[in-house]
Amino acid sequence: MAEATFNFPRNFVWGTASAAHQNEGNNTNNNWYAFEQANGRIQHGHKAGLAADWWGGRWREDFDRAAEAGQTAHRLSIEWSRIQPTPDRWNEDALDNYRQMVRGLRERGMTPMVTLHHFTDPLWIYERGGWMNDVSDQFALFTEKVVGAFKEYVNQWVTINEPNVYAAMGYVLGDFPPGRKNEIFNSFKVMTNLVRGHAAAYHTIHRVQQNAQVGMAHQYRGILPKRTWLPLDVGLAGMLSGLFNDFFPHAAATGVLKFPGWRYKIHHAKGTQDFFGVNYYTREYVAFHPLALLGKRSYDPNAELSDTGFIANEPLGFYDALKWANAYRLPIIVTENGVEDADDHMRPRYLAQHIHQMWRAVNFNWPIKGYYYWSLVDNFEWSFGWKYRFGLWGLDVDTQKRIKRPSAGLYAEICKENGISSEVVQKYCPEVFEKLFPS
Ligand code: IFM
Repeated sequence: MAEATFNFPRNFVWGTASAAHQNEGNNTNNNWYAFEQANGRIQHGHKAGLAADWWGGRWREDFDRAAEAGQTAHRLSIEWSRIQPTPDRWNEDALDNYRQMVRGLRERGMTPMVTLHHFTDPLWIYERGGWMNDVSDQFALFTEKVVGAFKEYVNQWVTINEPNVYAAMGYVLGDFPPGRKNEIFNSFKVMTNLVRGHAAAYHTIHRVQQNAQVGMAHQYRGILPKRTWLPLDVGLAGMLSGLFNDFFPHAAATGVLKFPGWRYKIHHAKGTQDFFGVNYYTREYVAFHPLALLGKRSYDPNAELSDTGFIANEPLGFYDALKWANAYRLPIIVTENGVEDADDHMRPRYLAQHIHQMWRAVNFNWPIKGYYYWSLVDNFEWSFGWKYRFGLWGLDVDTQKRIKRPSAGLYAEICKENGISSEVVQKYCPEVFEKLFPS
């Protein structure tokens, strides 16, 4: 048996990611809470509820687990509606609770990365139309408050998580609040305002904290033509990928918003990323269809699917994502990567294969600085509710009991070794050994 290790550079960061509404519990003052109360919005009528009870203090035990498992960083988000429950009130107790969390990470030897907007909006923003309006001034005020409060502990900031997903899900697919479908022009309006919000937050952060590192977390989804010989498929895949994948990074790099057929410039958005955050999960194929606006989308019929069919295990798509990110010439951080897999059947090999692809990318000298697995402990998965289990640790939502999945052990070995060894692959996912270490 070959004995080898895919080593990562010294100081490579290994962490996990989470988000306020998905982990904290008892967030009752935002758009998602309102959405969850409406019939039929969330599968099986699930609600975020108490989630992993981080607001009640259980972050302590989960951060202990992460630190013991060799993780050196954690990405979490701050819930705007807690800090600013109404336009005219700051909640200092909530700020203090978060201060304890970010300090708690430092005390455990982990670097906090903080996301300022992760899909949720305070009700007072939502009820006035949310990001259909230019709320960048309000977002900048919230940003200023948070950065001022935590700058002693935090200097890595994600302004907005997956703005492409936020706009597409809320206004085209209807799975996120406000649950609108096929409102393409409204989604463009929201995208424009999200760029304004990001730019305002970027400049605010640098004003308050000179040494800050600021980025966005861009979800990259491989969108490939189903029939490569058919120009309609090729054109549609290119158009969708341009809008979904390139729109925000391009806007942050150049200040130019590229809509199909027209351009719009927001000057102060140019050059507003210090690092490039990539969230990668899977890739898909698209076929033109006269009755489907977004074409017919499918996974490669030969690809292995996760237990709910949500994610196809496509590690080469991760390599493509990193190559794509590298074109922006910024330090790259994998701000999310993971799979939902309650029984941990596929996760070990998904993890090993994806980290192997990241190692290939690192060996081209692409400046990849860190990797955050999504997620540390099972999270409320938006409109899919609690059926989709992404955690290294499982969560029994009724008892709050944590259940360690084998992948937690695998990831711990990777973090501690700063690499992935043939021995570890043999132990956790021998079925892909030959692929990763061909004899
Ligand atoms: O749970 C989400 C997260 O909120 C954003 N990125 C994708 C994850 C898995 O779907």
